[in-house]
Amino acid sequence: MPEISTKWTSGAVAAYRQPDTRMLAEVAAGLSAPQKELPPKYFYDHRGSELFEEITRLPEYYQTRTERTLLEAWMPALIPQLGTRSLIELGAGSAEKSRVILSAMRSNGTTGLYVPVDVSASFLTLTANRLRHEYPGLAVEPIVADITEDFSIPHALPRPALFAFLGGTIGNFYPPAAIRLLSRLRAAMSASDRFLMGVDLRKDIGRIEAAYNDSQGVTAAFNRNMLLVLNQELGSDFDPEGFAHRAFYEPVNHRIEMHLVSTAEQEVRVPGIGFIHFAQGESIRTEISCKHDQASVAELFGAAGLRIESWRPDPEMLFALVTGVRA
Ligand code: SAH
Ligand code: AVI
Repeated sequence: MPEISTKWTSGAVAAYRQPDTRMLAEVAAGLSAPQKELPPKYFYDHRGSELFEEITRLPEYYQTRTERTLLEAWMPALIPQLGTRSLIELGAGSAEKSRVILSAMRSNGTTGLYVPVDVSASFLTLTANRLRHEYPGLAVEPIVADITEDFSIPHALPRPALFAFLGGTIGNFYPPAAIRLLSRLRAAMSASDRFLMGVDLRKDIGRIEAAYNDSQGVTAAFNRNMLLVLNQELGSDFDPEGFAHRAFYEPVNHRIEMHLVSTAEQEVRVPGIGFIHFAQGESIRTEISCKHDQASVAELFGAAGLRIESWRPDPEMLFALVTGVRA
């Protein structure tokens, strides 16, 4: 397997979230753009990961339970068919659904290796410890990393390996960044490996918008958490209450956009950057969540040197699991 770079840190020890020059540069660039924008990875400190877990249990958020049902229906057959011996998962989070894959590996007699990769360091440690307890004999090697950067994966990966990217998180990347990420994955895959991805599908706009505007306000809290992360890491003085949650479907690019809208004219101090001016109603775009169909996934895969092997939507066409191989 090609080693791509050693920027990733092995073991859940180092966090990207030191007040580092990269974060400062990203925030400075994002907040000086005509449409202010921040990368969605900054939602995910420990609290952000917990809020995401709450989102997955909301009645409006159909994605997680639909993907789980698809995994439960397919993994017990797919894993023995592939003979999967290691699972490398990007953006693993709590790995709740990953357990469906790990259990299928166990039933198939391959205790193997699990490499969860995530930027949310302390949450990842918690996930890894829980899995070691639940799956005795499974080697769990967490990697704290920003998957938008180059990365390397342990060399002694038992093959065949399954690379997984669940939850529809691919949708949180602009297409060029998604293609870069998939291309790096493809370079790490051998011919016998597979890529398993979850994608949220294009559908009735009302249904999608409801999933990002839940009645309990959890998504709003998740959105505002990004400002708390910035305050914590950079010492800025954002008042989260001075920003309203807004999420809407943008049909041209088939994506949800999440924004934080300044409720009044205000200035926010960000040490190392200066004062950022917000007009009343001006927003920061905090996330896109692109919705797909089979053709749009085939396009992303094709551009990354992958091809679709199987495409499995649920009967309501809400969400799909797709497997890919090297083209
Ligand atoms: N896979 C889980 C969690 C999805 S939430 C599920 O399907 O439920 C998205 C996850 O990706 C979070 O755990 C978040 O911390 C992680 N993440 C987001 N951006 C990331 C980045 N740039 N690098 C690494 N992990 C990232
Ligand atoms: C992680 N990701 C796939 C979620 C999504 O639906 O785009 C993040 C999220 N944002 C708001 N709610 C959930």
